[in-house]
Amino acid sequence: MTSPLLTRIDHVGIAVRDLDASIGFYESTFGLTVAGRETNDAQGVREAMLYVADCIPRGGSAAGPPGASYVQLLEPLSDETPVGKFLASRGEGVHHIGYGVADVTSALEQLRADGIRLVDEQPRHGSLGASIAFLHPKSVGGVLTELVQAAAT
Ligand code: V0V
Ligand code: CO
Repeated sequence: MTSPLLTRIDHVGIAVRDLDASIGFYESTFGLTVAGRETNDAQGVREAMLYVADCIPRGGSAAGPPGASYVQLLEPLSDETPVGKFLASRGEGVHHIGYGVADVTSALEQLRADGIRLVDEQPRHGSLGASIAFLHPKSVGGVLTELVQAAAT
């Protein structure tokens, strides 16, 4: 069997109108902690990554190894950005899923060869120093899908 392209669920991206208020909600209601905040002009967002926990494998080692994951809160920089347009048409809610990949450049090559519609032909700068690339939701069953190659540690 070939090794899987997606190695973990890295984050769930959530579109919000008010980043500070949403951070406060996730901190006080769910006890999460902000791992990083950034204004990403190229993506048109102010965003925060909140650390959930190391995943505790469910049902023993067959359920997979431990791994970190995040909630990413996304406030648009303007109405014309991807998150701004999403808020206008759909309101607040889940915007995208970010999956870990070992090598985002080779993952893009493989997916392009498979006929998947890419939003990004080349990796771009993402949260916490990651290299990221988006796949178009029309190619992934209506789910905006992000590939995340974590920064080298
Ligand atoms: C739009 N559509 C979506 C969607 N956004 N479907 C599922 N999930 C979403 N988030 C659908 C929409 O309902 C339409 O379907 C169609 O796509 C075209 O929508 P649109 O409003 O005209 O939008 P477009 O075509 O201008 O842009 C859509 C794409 C755009 C996906 C190309 O949102 C994009 O480039 N996204 C990637 C960048 C991004 O989202 N950055 C913010 C997160 P119908 O009505 O035609 O059926 S930044 C981030 O996550 C970072 C930094 C990180 O993690 O590190
Ligand atoms: Co993201």
